[in-house]
Amino acid sequence: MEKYNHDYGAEQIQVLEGLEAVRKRPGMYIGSTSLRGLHHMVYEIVDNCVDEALAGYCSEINIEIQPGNIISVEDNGRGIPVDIHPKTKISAAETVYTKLHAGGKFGGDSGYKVSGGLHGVGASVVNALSTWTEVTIQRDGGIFQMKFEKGKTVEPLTRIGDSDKTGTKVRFLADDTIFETLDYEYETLETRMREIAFLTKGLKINIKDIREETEKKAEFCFEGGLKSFVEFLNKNKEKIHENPIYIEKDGEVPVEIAFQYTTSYSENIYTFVNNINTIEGGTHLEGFKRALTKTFNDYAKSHNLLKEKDANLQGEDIREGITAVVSVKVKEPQFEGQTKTKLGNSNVTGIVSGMVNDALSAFLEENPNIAKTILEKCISASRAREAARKARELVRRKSALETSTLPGKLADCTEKDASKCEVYIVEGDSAGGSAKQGRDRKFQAILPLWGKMLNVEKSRADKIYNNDKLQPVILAVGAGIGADFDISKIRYGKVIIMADADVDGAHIRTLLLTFFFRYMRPLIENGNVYLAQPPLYKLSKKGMKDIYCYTDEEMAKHLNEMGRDGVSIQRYKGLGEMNPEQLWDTTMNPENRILIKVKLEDAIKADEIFTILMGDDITPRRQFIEENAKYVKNLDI
Ligand code: 28F
Repeated sequence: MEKYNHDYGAEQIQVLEGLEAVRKRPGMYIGSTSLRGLHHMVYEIVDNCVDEALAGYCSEINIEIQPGNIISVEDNGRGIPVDIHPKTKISAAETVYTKLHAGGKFGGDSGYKVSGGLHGVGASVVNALSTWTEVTIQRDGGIFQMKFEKGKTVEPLTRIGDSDKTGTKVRFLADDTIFETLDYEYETLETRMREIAFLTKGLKINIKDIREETEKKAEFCFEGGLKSFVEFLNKNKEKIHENPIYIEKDGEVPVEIAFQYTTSYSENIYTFVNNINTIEGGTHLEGFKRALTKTFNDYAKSHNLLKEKDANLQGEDIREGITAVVSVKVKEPQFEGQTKTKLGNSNVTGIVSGMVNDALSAFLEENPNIAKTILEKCISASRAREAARKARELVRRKSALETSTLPGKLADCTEKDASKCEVYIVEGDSAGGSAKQGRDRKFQAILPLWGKMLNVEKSRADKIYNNDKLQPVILAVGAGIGADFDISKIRYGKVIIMADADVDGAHIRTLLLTFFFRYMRPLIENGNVYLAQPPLYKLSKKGMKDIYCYTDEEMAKHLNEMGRDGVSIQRYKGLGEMNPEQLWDTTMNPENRILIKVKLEDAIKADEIFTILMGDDITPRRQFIEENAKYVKNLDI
């Protein structure tokens, strides 16, 4: 029995067709139906609140993950208009929530449609992909409510009370027949809310997870905007000047930039367009880089800081040790690149470089001692690069002279097609030995490593080339490092890190990941880096095949099934305790091994982890490793 008779006008037909399309191919609209797509459901709704904040009407957003994985998002903006549209006979609010891309409330020239990573598919997609959605609007002295099920209106907009407040509140239950899981990850949502708060100066964002007894919550509000963001990113790094340099300019393309130099040797520049994390960079990043290089070189020359013998400072010298966040708002952004996270608008390059040139040269003139400190670092970086180039030439000449440029310790495989080959980087000679015996030498190479490797966070390229622990890795991968790295030259389709599940293993794993992150980043971005997952336990019972368990939960489950009596449990401390065939069976045989692909999902998180682990400050490192030795199960950086 229909709840109410609904004469299907042209509009409604179009709405139904739109929702049908969304539910048929959800991945096209929300990116994926995995946990990532589920989180995007929240980001789409929150982005509408952020738009309202950017328009100047919303100062606070409250997000709650409620029992049953119901999401509630509320803002204190103007409230979506509730007047009935003369033509469509339905309210603006219902239009926003039922028509695809109807959310373009700021299209054109009146403001900016901020949008999540999926470029603002709008609230109607969230509605279509939710079992139910409830929208409550306060404005014009009243409280109005409407309800939907899988995008279809089941209760049209109705006035349900009075109110002297304004704002919009949306509650929804994502559709578990569409999403693989409804189990939101609080930390992921919290991280994104923190990022949005940094990007939207002064906006208060509260997030709460009240699904369990002990609730989790956080409140973010940063009057300092990107300045606070850089301070957050640098919190475990040693700064070389007190405050981040801050540049902000409104106009055709509003730009907000903050950056601060540290004693680290790596470059960390994060860029955003309309709050979208443009991981692949683009014209805003090019403009920033160009202005940095020009302004610092001009200043160095005009203040005789550069000797004649010093060639021009290269961009990479000037960016060594920089932590920067560049955020631009573009009305009609053109996104390019593999994951549509590269800004293509060519006018942005000039806009950003022009305003950075002006603001930065003024800043350096007014702060000569800061200018001097930064330039001293750039000049020494330039000299170290020169030394690295010479060292590289030496290595190349040396390796050109030597017949085998491959490291002695490498037990290579016979297959020549790199895409079919894999190399296990194994910690310790004993595990290396079992791996060599247990492997399939057709497609599996073994590179045993020993002891703690160089801490790459604190070493410049010249030391990397000459380091006797990293050089074998560089030569085995065969694609160079840093600016020279050429992904097409890799000798293996999979580079698998196999280390123990203990604290030392976590440390060596992280050192290797730091090395790949800093000097072979495309290897991670291209999905070539994996972590081997050795078993934690072996359960044996007379008359039964040994059972290997990879998690505590798995072990408990098997124990229940087998019954506890007569079962002996072996806890694997290290790879060395397994003989070659066990190592093959449990960790190397492609048929049943578990490999974790390392994804560069969130460079910010990765950088923070590496900085804690590699930075000068020992305490957070020791605490992090102890806390996270088990975290390798879901290493998804
Ligand atoms: C929890 C989710 O969706 N907040 C929103 C507004 C405010 C306006 C608006 C939204 C105009 C006609 C398209 C109000 N008054 N939170 C939200 N707050 N949409 S969504 O307008 C929608 C457009 O239809 C709004 C004046 N102008 C705009």
